[in-house]
Order: sequence, then C-alpha cells, then structure tokens
Amino acid sequence: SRRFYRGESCSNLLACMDRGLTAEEQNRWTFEVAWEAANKVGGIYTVIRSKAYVSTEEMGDQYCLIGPYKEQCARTEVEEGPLSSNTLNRAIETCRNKGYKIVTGRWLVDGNPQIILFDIGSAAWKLDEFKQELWDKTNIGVPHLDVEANDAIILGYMVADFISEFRQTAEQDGDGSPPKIVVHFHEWQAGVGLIAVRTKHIHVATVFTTHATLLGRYLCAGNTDFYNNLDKFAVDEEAGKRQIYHRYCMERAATHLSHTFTTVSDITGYEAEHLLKRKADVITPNGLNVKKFSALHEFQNLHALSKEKIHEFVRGHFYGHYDFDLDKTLYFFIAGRYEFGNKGADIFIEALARLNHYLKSSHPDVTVVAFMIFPTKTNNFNVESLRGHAVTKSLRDSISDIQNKIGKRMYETCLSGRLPSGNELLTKEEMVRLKRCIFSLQRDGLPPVTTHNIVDDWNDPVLSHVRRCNLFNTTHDRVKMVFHPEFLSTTNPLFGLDYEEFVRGCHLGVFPSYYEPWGYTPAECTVMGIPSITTNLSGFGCFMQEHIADPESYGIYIVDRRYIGLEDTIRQLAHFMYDFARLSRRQRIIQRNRTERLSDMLDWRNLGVYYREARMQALRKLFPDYVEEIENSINNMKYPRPISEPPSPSSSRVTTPAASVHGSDDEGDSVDSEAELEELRNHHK
Ligand code: U2F
Ligand code: UDP
Ligand code: G6P
Repeated sequence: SRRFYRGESCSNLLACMDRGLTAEEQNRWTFEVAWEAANKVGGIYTVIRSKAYVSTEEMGDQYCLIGPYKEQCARTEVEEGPLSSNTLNRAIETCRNKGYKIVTGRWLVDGNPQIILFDIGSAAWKLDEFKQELWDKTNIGVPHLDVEANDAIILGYMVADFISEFRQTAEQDGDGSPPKIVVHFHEWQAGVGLIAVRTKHIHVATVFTTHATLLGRYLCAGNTDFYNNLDKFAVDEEAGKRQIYHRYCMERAATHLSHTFTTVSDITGYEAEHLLKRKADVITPNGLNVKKFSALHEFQNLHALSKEKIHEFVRGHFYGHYDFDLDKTLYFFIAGRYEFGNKGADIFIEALARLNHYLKSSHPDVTVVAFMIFPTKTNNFNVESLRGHAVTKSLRDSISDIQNKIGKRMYETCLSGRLPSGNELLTKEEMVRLKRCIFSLQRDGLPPVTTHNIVDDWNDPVLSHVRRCNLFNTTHDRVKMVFHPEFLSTTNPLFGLDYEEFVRGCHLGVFPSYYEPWGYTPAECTVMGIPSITTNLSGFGCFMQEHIADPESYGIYIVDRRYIGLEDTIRQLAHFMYDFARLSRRQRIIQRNRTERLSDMLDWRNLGVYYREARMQALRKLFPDYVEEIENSINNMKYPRPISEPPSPSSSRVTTPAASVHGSDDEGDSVDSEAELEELRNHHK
C-alpha cells in the first residue's frame, strides 16, 4: 500500500530538474518540532536523537530541530552559537526582537544537528493573546490550570511566528522560486504549532506524527477491552470523562490540519483511524542508530563479559541460598515505564509461575532469574540487598588476601628446593577467617524479591502479583524474582552497570505489552543480539512479523494477544520461555547470531525512507509536481527461514541473507552441526 516514486516517468521538466539536486540547491528545508528535542522525557527523545545522524546526512544544514528550552538538559547537551545559514539567523533575530528568548546551536549527539530552542517563559506574557487566537480560529478552549497545555500553546505560537519569518526570509534570499519548507511536528504538545501554522495560512508543508494517542493510553490503562471496542468508543465523551477533552481536541486538530499524517506503526495507525478519525498516510516506524550498538564481532564476547557482572550481583543477592549452578542459569528481564498492565508485567509474572512449575518437574538443574526493572517510588536500597553484597565482597577480599599469602609461601618453599605440603599452604588462622566468612553468609529469611524499600509496598502491583503467584525465591523455586524499582546506571551500587550492559548480559528480554505503539526495548535487544519476546499488539512485534518469514528462529518470539484469550496468551508466553530455557548453550549462541543479523532492518539508514516519503507527500500537496527519488531498501530485505542455511560457517558467509554491516556471523563459537540446527528447528515447531 505504500507508494514510492522510484522509476516513475517524468511528467514535466520541473520535476525532472528536482531529481538529483541537493536540498540546498532546491531551497528545500526541513524543521522537526518536538517537545523532547534535547529534552529527555520519554520515547520521543530516543526517536529524535537516534535519527539525527541520518537526517543531517541527508539534508546537512537544511535540517534543523526545534523544541522548548529546558535549561537542565540543554546546558549539558547543546553547544550554543549562531546557526550556519544567514537565512536562519536573520529570522531568529527578528523573533528575538519581539522579545522572545531563543537559544540556537548544535545538539551534541551523533550527526550534530542544528537546533533552535524557545524559552517558553519569555513569551508567557502573550499566553492570553495566543489562547484567544486559538479560540477564535478553532474554538478550542484550554483550562487555566493545565500548565502543560498552556506551555504547549506558547511554544506552538512562538514556533509559528518563527516559521512565518523564516519563510519570508528564505523567499527573499532564494532565486525567486518559493522555498520548499517542511515542518514536521511530533505528538500533541508540538501539534499546537501545526495548528498555528495552518490557521495563520503560512505556506509551508506540514507533517504530524503521533507516537500514541492520548485517549488510547488512558483507555488501555483503565482495563478496557480496547482493541475489540475501538470502533465503538464515544471519543468526545471518553475524553471529557478523563478531563482531557481540550488536549484531545488539539491532538485531533493537528491530525486533521496536517498535510501528511503518520503514526509509528500500523497498530497505532488503526487506533488513530478510530480515535482521531484520520487514517495515517504513511507509517513511520522507529529506528535506531545502529552504529551506537555495533560491537562488530564483539557482541558475543560482550554478552559473556556483562553476564559475569550480573553473576556477581546474583551471588550477592542470593547469598546463603546460592545453591544453583550459574552456568545453567538464564537471565530474563522486563523493563520500561511502570505501566503495569500496558507493559504486560501482569502476564509476565503469571507465566513465570508456570515456568517455575514446568522447570521444577522436568529440568530442575536449570534456574531462571527474572529481573523486573520499572522505576517507582522508593526509600532507597533495602538493608538485606546491601548486606548480601557486603558479605560476598568481604569473602572475596579475604580470599584474594589469603591467595596472595599462599603464593608467597609457595614461592619461598619452592625456592628452597621442595614442594609445599597442604597445611603449609593454608594456615589455621586463615581457615578460621574463611569459616567466619562462611558463617556470615547464613541468613534467616529468603533472598528478597525487591532490592529497594518500595513506598506503599503492600499495594505495589508487581509485589502484589508476585505474592499472589507465590514466587518467593525459595530453594526449590527454579524461577527467582528480582524487582529493581529504579533504572540502572553505572553508579548503581548493586549492579554497577548501565542499562545497555545489563541487556547484553541477559539471555532474553520479555516484553508482552498490551498497549505499545512501537516499543524500543525489544528493538534495542535485537540490535545487541539478544533474543526477545514481544506481542502482536506492539508496533515492533507487528513490524517484525511482517518482514521476517519465521521470526522465532531469529530470536523474535511474538505472543498472540489479539486473536486468542488471556489464558491461552499466558500459556503461550510460558511455553516460549520454557522452550528457550531448554536450548543448549550452542543453540543460544546460534540464535544470538541470527538475532543480531536483523539489526540492519532497524537502522535509521533504512527506516529513514518513511520520513522522506512523508515529507515528499506533504510537499506534493503544495507543489504537485514535486518528485523525489526514494529507494525503499526495507522491502528489498529478505529474512527467509534460516533452515536452508548450510551448516558450515565458511559457506554460510556467502549465503547469509541481508549480510550485516558488522560482517559475517561465523565466530568460532557459532560453528553448528546439522544435528544441532535440526534440534533448534524442532524446538521451534
Ligand atoms: C511512546 O512512548 P512515550 O514517549 O509516550 O513514553 P514515555 O512515558 O513518555 O517515556 C518512556 C521513556 O521515558 C524514559 C525511558 C523511556 O525512553 O527511558 N524514562 C526515564 O528516563 N526515567 C524514568 O524514570 C521513566 C522513564 C510509545 F508508548 C512507545 O511505544 C514508543 O516506542 C515511543 C516512541 O515512539 O513513544
Ligand atoms: N530504559 C532505560 N533504562 C532502564 C530501562 C529502560 O533507559 O533501566 C529505556 C530503554 O532503553 C528504552 C526505553 O527505556 O529506550 C523504553 O522505551 P519503549 O519504547 O520500550 O517504551 P516507552 O516507555 O517509550 O513506552
Ligand atoms: C558468548 C561467548 C562464549 C560464551 C557464551 C555463553 O557466545 O562468546 O564464550 O560461552 O556467550 O552463552 P550463554 O548463552 O550460555 O550465556
């Protein structure tokens, strides 16, 4: 259904002339407006930031980001200074003369894009005027108390003022032909800018992208049977009940006023069609800047290194109950915003309880440690967790001290020409010291489920579910639970690794979301070569299903939350985890190699085409003859079942589908026999 204009015959001269010209030669400009430009709030920040590299690669300084000035983030991420084009600088100067405080410069991220940040406070005195204009033109009234909405209005009108100035300046500076300007707005907060640009009749092409709908988020969080009722919701009434009617109106107005409307996935497109009443013109899936994660051939080694750090955490956390073999332990995890039901944490815990049962009865030598990383309110780390790490550290220190001394004694004895005997090596005092360490490793209770003191822990949804499912980390449990209610960082005293390292050290990411417009977490796993579980209700899951013949064999497990009942979903999830737990180390290594091979698909270098397509469609509304050559490399990527692959590593180099930019996947580790491949295949049947 997506249209690309490659190879289309030239219908007129102007169109032909545009082909092959640079953005600068065409006097073509792109602005991308987002609340989260150089301002980390949520997922949109990741979108804008990771995409910056390809955007500047394509358009150079004809590309510019726009957002609100948020001092904290801007001071550390933005290098201030004038922009490279005089046209831009003059337009900014005119706006500054109106009293607006505007910071310009370059964002210090890959691609180093130009950025314009508007200080909302500096135009706050015009709020009433802006609101009046919004009301006169659109009849949208915004309550005084909604500060976030008021800020969005101020930003929106400041941006529109700037765009209007810029267009005039660019027209004067150009060769007489009108400048081709696309302004791309993300999400409802930036969407007010789009409303202002259109109601002021500024002659620029506009694109609006929604990353989730306001109503969708609210309705899903409220335990509604969302997808089966999408066409039945009384949207105005539902928005009114939740006191977001005015926000909803702004979102809907931006959707309808845009020349091109896009959503991040088909599933959000479907949602928007019913809740915002417009079908998306283009789907613009979220990518990643794969270079950032590319560890060349190193990702398998990195896995082993990071896993060792997680082992160290586990030794400390489970001290006194450390009776399982780390070599046969698997690390599963779920992470993200703490939206318990939307992120599928409920069914994850439920399925873990079943996995526990399966493993107990059939594979009691395997242990699964399930990490849950969801930030919530805490009163810091709990004493039990800290103590565990202190006693294991003290044991480690004592041993390394004794080890040194033994070495010295051994050296002296050998120098004198004889071999040391056992009791010469380890002294009595040292034995006592070790015994004391061992005694301090005893504990009364069970290893705690959570690492922190959670505020109101009785009502915490994760803890309540864990209690209900009886997952208390007893010696008999094959599934152990660790709830870490804070995002990870290198300064974390328990883990000492950041989120990326943590992901690399794990075996499987589990993201069984119910509401997930895209879902960066499983995508990030994929580019790091870590298999993951996702669902057919997440944008990412559907995207993978559409492009890969047999996602499971590539380590992308897609749980059905759409066509089967909840009980069946939970059973399927438990079975995926159980199947995974039964893979041999070699099979896991093969699978990680395959997972990593999918990285190209998620790279902005390939996914950026959808943004280009959206911009072109918008420009064509203003300039019907405008044509741009866009090559869709995604559609040319083929990920067939890997079954046909020859088993030997040397020949797989030639036939590896869609060769990864990081080189071939045939590390010594991955040499797999036909029998093992067959086994892996059977596993997935
Ligand atoms: C949609 O995600 P959102 O941006 O709407 O989600 P948010 O709640 O705004 O933010 C989640 C982000 O917040 C970060 C975390 C995420 O990037 O790293 N964060 C944090 O840094 N500290 C905290 O304490 C809590 C959160 C949509 F729902 C997703 O499916 C899409 O992938 C995303 C991008 O299109 O848009
Ligand atoms: N994340 C993080 N630190 C953590 C756990 C998660 O920075 O300890 C990030 C993760 O890298 C991902 C984001 O949180 O980029 C979650 O984004 P996703 O698109 O999955 O969901 P959203 O929260 O945006 O709905
Ligand atoms: C990587 C390393 C191997 C290691 C393996 C462990 O592939 O390169 O040396 O044996 O990881 O895999 P596992 O799935 O057991 O953590």
